[in-house]
Amino acid sequence: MKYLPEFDKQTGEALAKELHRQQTTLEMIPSENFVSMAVLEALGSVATNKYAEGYPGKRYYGGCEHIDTIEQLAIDRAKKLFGADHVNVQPLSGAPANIAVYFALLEPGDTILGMDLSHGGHLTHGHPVTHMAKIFNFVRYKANIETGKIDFDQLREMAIEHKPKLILAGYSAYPRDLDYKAFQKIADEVGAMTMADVAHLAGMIAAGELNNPVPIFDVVTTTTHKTLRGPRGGMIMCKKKHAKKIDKSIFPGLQGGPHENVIAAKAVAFKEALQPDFKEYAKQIKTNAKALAENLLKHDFKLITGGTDNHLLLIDVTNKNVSGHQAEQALDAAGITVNKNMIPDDPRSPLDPSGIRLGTPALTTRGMHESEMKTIGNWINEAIDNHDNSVVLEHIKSEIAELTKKFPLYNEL
Ligand code: DSN
Repeated sequence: MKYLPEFDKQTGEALAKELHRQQTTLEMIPSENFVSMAVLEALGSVATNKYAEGYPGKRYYGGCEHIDTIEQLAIDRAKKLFGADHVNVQPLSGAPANIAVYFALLEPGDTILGMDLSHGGHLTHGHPVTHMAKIFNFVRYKANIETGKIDFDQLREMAIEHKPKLILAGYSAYPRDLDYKAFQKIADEVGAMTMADVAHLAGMIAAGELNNPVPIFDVVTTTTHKTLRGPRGGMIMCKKKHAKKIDKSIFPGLQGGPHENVIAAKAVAFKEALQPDFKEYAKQIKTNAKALAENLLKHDFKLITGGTDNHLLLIDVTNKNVSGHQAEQALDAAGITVNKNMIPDDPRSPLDPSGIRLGTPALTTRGMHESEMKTIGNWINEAIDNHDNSVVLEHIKSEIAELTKKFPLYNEL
């Protein structure tokens, strides 16, 4: 940083500390990642100065010729990555992307069948605390409580009973791949449309490492900053027949001027995801998650669904005599960043649930492999066993700081 520390010492210092935190700890929140320097450059570019309401070739402002090029690049690359008929790269994030889809496809009062939050669903899939729950009628399916996996028999029964207009697949705490054809079959049976929210999985889908709903479903939403390793933002992909409605729902329906610096960064990230080494990256995320799961199972951790097919692990930590909150705090003190998380039908509260959720996308970006996962699994076990022993936690933190030196991050900054 050159200009910021001089002009604004406080913000500059906080940013420098955040950089140091990212460099010296283990980032294991499964929805986080580290973008490339090229993505950072695009994010901090002059595209932030430009208003460009509308879409490429059809704007409400002058001077949009270069912005059009940028946005079209992002659209074309996303189409290629996912095999999409139509793409809108303007959603500011995942929540507005989902809201725009509800308003594009449905009328107020219509029924949406989505997954319960404590079973791995997402707040924006109709949790009662959200505004959308006041407008649409959300009904919630659950995972099988024994296996933790989606119970398609129950889902079908609920679809027949509630006749939803939209069936929603896609989760933020579900460690398995999804059978999108099974969802579509049920939707066809009851005449519902289908929507997948692949925010967590997008990078792995783009790399061909997980099933792709885009050719099957009506609409697919995603964020671009998780496994896709782009800037913080959202995106909607859909069948051609929904294109106009989706675009109108984002603008002018929901949003104003698109954040074109973020769209430029999306274009860069999509180009990165089209390179052969991104496929290797996505494969390694999975290999690392499996290696970590294996190690934690050896330490008697209770993994929801017994393991993982993707980038994340959901762990019930109560057999270790800690709550999710206590585990998160102990791991934080040891230099391992995870988040507390509800487990299916959690008897505890969201602020102090029974579980933690962790994943491997960011560590894999740093270049870590299976052997590091084994060491990290041992540290997680040691930290949770010693959750009230600050000496042990500090010691793990110093060992982690040493390990992170072997996997440099943002040395250029
Ligand atoms: N907040 C994101 C996550 O951590 O999964 C989902 O929006």
